[in-house]
Amino acid sequence: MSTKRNIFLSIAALAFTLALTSTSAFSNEDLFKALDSDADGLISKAEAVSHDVLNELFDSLDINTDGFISPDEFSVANLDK
Ligand SMILES: [Ca+2]
Ligand SMILES: [Ca+2]
Repeated sequence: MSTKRNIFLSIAALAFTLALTSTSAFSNEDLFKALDSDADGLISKAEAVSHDVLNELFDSLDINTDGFISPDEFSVANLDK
């Protein structure tokens, strides 16, 4: 885990938080469920396509690079630090 990656992740988290704020009809958890259309508990790249910001940030949020966003990885995106 490089410092450069951490900085990038912070910027990504900030952008994502702003995006969530602008679509505040969803809580973080509701948004995750809404995006997880096959309800397997993970957001795949195909599922992320429906959300512009998530789609953009997918690779930076997929910390373990398994090709899916887990709830933990998703929640990191909403931390404002
Ligand atoms: Ca899914
Ligand atoms: Ca992952």
